[in-house]
Amino acid sequence: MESGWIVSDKNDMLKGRCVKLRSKGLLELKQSKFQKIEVYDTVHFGKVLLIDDIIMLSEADEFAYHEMIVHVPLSVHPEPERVLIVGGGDGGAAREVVKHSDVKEVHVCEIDEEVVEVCRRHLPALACGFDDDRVEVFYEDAALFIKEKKGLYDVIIVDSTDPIGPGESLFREDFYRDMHAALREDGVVVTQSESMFDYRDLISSLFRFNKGIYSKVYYYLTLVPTYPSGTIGFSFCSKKYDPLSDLKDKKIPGLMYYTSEIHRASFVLPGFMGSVISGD
Ligand code: SPD
Repeated sequence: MESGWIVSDKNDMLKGRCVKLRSKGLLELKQSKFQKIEVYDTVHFGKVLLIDDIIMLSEADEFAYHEMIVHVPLSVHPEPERVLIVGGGDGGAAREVVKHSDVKEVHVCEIDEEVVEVCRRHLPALACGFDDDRVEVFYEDAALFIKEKKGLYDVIIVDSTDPIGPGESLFREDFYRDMHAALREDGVVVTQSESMFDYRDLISSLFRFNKGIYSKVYYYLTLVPTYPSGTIGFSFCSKKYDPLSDLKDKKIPGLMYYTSEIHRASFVLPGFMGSVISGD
């Protein structure tokens, strides 16, 4: 870290760009069995979590990510009783899932127990997601965990790190096939699918194989100012439901970003994405 600044520039995909935030100090630095975990306090963005030098979230804008990774699929599935969150060790996705009264059971499969422990201490406004009685956390490798589950989940949400390090296996075709098998017959999967500006080859490859696995495959966007390029996208893969024509007007309390208008708008992509997601 430069004195007084957090500099996130270790990701090769950024091609010399970086995100630089004015820091008030380091609160935690830990090397777990899997990855480097850091928490800083910042002048303008609240506390910030980095994993392997890449910004995972800031308190100031995490709502735009977590609301969109969760409320899009849960507003499309008519009765999402059983939900699996892959990754999600900060608790932000779980916090949003438990806002849905039709959800009865939430499994969180996080490989790194130390991420949860650090977030419980430093990011209680996210980690409170783990306190709901419907939530159970499994500290396992999701690529193995998912193989044991057949026809179990209504919705799977993959809130992963980047496709380097422990998160790499979550971007592979066999993982998407295993998730398909772990879903009920009308299940929906949403996965963190990176920035359309930085990861076009990755998104293309996800679409190429997912069109052979799921009957509906879409990419949608949210805005996160502290991520490089300021935007990040998600893959929406479904066995049955369409993200637009099957959208329900569920009343979800206490949201700051998600609305049904944002839901619809988030599937409208810039022209260059046509060839990226065409699957050709
Ligand atoms: N390139 C940054 C991707 C970060 C995605 N995961 C964020 C974790 C928030 N729960």
